[in-house]
This record gives sequence, C-alpha cells and structure tokens, in this order.
Amino acid sequence: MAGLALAAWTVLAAAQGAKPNVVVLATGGTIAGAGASAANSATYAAAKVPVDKLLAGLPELGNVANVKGEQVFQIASESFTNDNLMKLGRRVSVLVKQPDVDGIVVTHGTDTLEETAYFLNLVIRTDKPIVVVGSMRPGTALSADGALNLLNAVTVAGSKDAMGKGVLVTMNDEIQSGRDVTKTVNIKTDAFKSQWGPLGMVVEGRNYWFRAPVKRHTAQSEFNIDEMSDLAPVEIVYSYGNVPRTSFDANGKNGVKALIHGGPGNGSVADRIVPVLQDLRGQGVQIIRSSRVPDGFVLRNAEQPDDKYDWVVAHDLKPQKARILAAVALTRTNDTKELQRIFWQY
Ligand code: DAS
Repeated sequence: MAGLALAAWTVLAAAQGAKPNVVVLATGGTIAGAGASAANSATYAAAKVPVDKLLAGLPELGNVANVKGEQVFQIASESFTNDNLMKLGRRVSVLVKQPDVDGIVVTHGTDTLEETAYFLNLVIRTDKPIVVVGSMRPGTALSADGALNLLNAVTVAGSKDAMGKGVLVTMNDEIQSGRDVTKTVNIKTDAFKSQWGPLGMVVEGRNYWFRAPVKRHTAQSEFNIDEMSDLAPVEIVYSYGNVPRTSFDANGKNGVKALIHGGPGNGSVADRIVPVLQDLRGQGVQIIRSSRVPDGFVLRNAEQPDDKYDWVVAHDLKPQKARILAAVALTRTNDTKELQRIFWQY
C-alpha cells in the first residue's frame, strides 16, 4: 500500500511542484461543525463536516502542501476516550514512519484538544511536525476561525523548521506547545494560551519562532505507543471547600492506579482528606497533587510532606494533563521516585 501511496504523492507532487506531503487526520469538533445561520458563532452542531469537504472548502491548502485527508473519528472531543487516544496515536505512529509523509495535522474539538496534543507529544517517536488544530467557531459562522487555523496547521506541519519541537497547536495565528497549551476561554477565538507563552506565530504562510520546548517529547521520549497496549486507569478528583471523601473513596474502589488531586492553591489538601489519600496510597494507589489554579506549579513538600507520604507533585501540569502523563507513565513504572522524575522531565 505504501508503494501505491508513494506513487500517488509523487504524481501529485510533480504536478504541483515540490511541496511537502501532509496528512490531515480528522476527528470532529467545531472545526467540522455547522450552525443554522451565520450569526450562530456559539450555537451549532460539532462534528458534521467530513474531512474531504473540509479540505475541498480550502483550496489555498494546495499552495502550501500536497494534502490527503483521513476521517479517523467524527465526534465532539468531550466524548473522547482512552481508546480514541490509542487509535489516533497508532494511526499517527504508522504515518510518521512513511518516507512520503512530511507532517501530520489532526483536526480536533477544542474541549480536550490539549489532552490529545499532550498525549501525542509523549508517545509518538518522531521529529516530524505533528500539529493539532481546532476552531472556536463553526465554518458556517461569520468570522469563522477554522479555515485560517487549518491553513496555518498545514503550513507548520509541512515546515522543516517545525521539526523537533514536539507536538504543536496552531490557533489564532499562534504556534503553541502541545505540552503547555490549555483552553482558557470557552467562547472566544483567542482561547488557547500557555502560561509559558507561545513558541511562535505563523503569519501569511511563514513561521516566526521565539522559543523552543525544554521538556522531553516525541523522539526524545522514553514512551512509545508502539509498545503500549492501553493507558493506565487514572482519575481526577477536584477539591474545594466542603469537599467530602466520597469521590476519593469511590475511585479507590474502582481500581485506579493513580488519583490526580486537583487541589486549590499550591495543590492544597483539606485536613479531613489527607488520611483518605494516605489510605489510598497504602492500597497502592499513586497520589499526584495538581492544582486547579490556572498558572504556577505545585511545589514538592510545600503544602504537604510529599516525601513522608510518598506522594507525587504534578509540577505545572493541570489535572487534565497530569492524568495523561500518569496514564502513560504507569504503563512503564509504578515507582514513586520514577514517577516524580517523569513529572519533572515531561
Ligand atoms: N464540543 C467541542 C469539542 O468538540 C466543540 C469545539 O469547540 O471543538 O471539543
């Protein structure tokens, strides 16, 4: 099949000049959404437009790359599961090994885009650009953002200067690290931010870089989806004033391998919950202190004696990303010191 695919690309490339070959893997979301009228910028159905129609509706793509599309899923991303992550990751891993593929774009809903981007950042062994992209408005809306986001994603995915920078996210003209980026606004187009700032911008078909990631990723990762059968069961419990022990106990009975504690402040744990987490640790559940606060990072042994309790801190990772890293890391180790090293390095 690869040989046939190569022939197809070669013919296309010859016809269209030596442009990079980019595969667009579509999963659904708003970027494939449709609303009843142009005025519906926030009320619409996600995951309606098939990838072929998405690509056909953007002829400018042909100016920057030879593009082929695959429909991997057609779902709103809040409905993603670990199985979706594994299936998508396995497809990406196959494609990046093909010599005729220069880069990958994943079109994705914005709700869990940051989780998928981080997952791919951890488990795909490649230096080729992988760009995850979504939109905050459906293509049917006035001032829709999806078309330019997608054009920018294909531009970056076909760029040699985007190689070796880990999984990237192009939204609102910015190039963000898939590790650092998070959705910070639920109804504006400048929704995706990182407390450490974007890596760069893409403007009129050109990439402008201002920094590079320092955490381990992709080709430098110790994790490899080709060696993984599934993700480990890891759940999150958010904490708040008056939090009861029920959710913590319930997860303990569900066989989780780790529990992400999404605490207020510097990953603070309510006095009445400390013994509950200690009991869970005693049952073999890893306890990972994260913070619900948007910026900053959890300091080890500050709010809680992590060394004494044998707990892990999630560093700057928000609970939803800490879950991804823990679910990947626990496929290789259950040693607390190793887990803490992994949370420092990734
Ligand atoms: N429901 C959202 C999702 O699929 C729509 C979007 O913003 O993409 O993530």
